[in-house]
Amino acid sequence: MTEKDEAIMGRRSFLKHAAALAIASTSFGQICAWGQTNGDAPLRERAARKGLIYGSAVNYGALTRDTKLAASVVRECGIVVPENELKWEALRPSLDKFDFTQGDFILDFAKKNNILLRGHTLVWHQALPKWFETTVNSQNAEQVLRNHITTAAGHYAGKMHSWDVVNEAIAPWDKDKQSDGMRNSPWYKLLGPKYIDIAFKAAAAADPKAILVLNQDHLEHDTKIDAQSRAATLRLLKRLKASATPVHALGIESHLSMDGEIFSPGVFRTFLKDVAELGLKIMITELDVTDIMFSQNINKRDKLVANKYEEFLSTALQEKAVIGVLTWGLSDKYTWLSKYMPRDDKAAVRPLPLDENFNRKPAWNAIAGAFDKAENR
Ligand code: 9MR
Repeated sequence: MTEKDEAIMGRRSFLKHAAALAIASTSFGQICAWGQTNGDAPLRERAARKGLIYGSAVNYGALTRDTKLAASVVRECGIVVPENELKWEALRPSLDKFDFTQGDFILDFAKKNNILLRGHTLVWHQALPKWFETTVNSQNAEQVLRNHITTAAGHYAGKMHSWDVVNEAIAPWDKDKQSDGMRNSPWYKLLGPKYIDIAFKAAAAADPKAILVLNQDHLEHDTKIDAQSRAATLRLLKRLKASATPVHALGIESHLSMDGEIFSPGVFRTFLKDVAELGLKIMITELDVTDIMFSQNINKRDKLVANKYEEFLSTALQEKAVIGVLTWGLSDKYTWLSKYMPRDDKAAVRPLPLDENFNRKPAWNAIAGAFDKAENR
């Protein structure tokens, strides 16, 4: 990152947090002056107090029909990200059309409630529309990609806190993986590794204010796969920085599991330091903890899930380059895991901070505690 980049990032982040911090520091200043604890202050306030942002993924369907969910999001979240609404599949009914209806609804909801918005995602190998395969070829791919990013990022220019520009580009576990652990995604097949540079440059031109993020999974655990993924991600980030590609932050998805996937604080801490030393910010973008491997007892499950949140976040937040944490959903009532990773015993999964009735769970306490203990940014 150049000095200019740093100055821009610093000022941008200051302006974005200033209002929230002003509100938070007034109320918390009073509470602390009276020698009381943070009590039941929502996560967004606890995070803002430390110069951090907390929020969650939201989805249009749930947000529009469930007023309790909407109220919980307003209470707890300082930032939201549309779970699916800005993916190609949702945004692109055809090659020549864009449909921003659902994304705009979420933007409007966020604006009305003083919540920041992040975008997910401009380039991904999944959630491509049906017409993609038959319409996009090596002749038109670059133009189609540029047009998508220019139009989508341009539509939300100045309104996005950050954009996941490229999602899950690294896949060293894939049997089809390319050199340097790159995923052989449709974009890679069509354009080679330069699709990543094209995407970041187009995003920077379309929305010079958004923090541009490379979002990646399998970076958290102390496993062989995650170690390869961390190494490949660092190599890619170094390459992008060396060619002055405008990447500002790494998004670490953080879908956590305890199914033989060991978390070693030291290993993860070193990785965060390596990323920070490249002059990049870090966001925890899709945090949740699957409980499929635990017995049905809800109290025990909730405690183990909370322990994982605590262990992970207390490590992550030691790194000052970490500027925000988003969970992939807020309430267990709406989580991708109930469909994608259900329990064998058919009991409902409980991976998020609020239960299915929007009550705070031990996981909520763990996140709150991690923010309370974090140092100021
Ligand atoms: O939670 C999302 C689920 O509803 C979608 O069906 C799926 C495919 O679009 O994507 C899920 O979200 C993924 C995110 O976009 C990228 N990282 C992994 C997330 C969980 O699969």
